[in-house]
Amino acid sequence: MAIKPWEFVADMNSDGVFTMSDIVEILIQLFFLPGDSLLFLILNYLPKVTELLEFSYDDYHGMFAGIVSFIVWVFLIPIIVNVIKLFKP
Ligand SMILES: [Ca+2]
Repeated sequence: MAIKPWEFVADMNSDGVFTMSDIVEILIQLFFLPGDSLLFLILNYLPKVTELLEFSYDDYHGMFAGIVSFIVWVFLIPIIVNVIKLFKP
């Protein structure tokens, strides 16, 4: 069974209340989304790469996912900002 790295709900820490902690958790999930998604694809569709790089489901939110996410966001944020500027009057 494939374990998905992402789950977006209002009560992220499952304490029954929506608080600042949940917002922090949501932001962390958003940051790691690109890297965790790539890791998800590798874990589920590239078993040889998974074996070679010794990946496991414990690597969600880890060093690999963090580096990939950082690189993606560094390139994606300027693109998003410029797209928003295109639609401003
Ligand atoms: Ca909560």
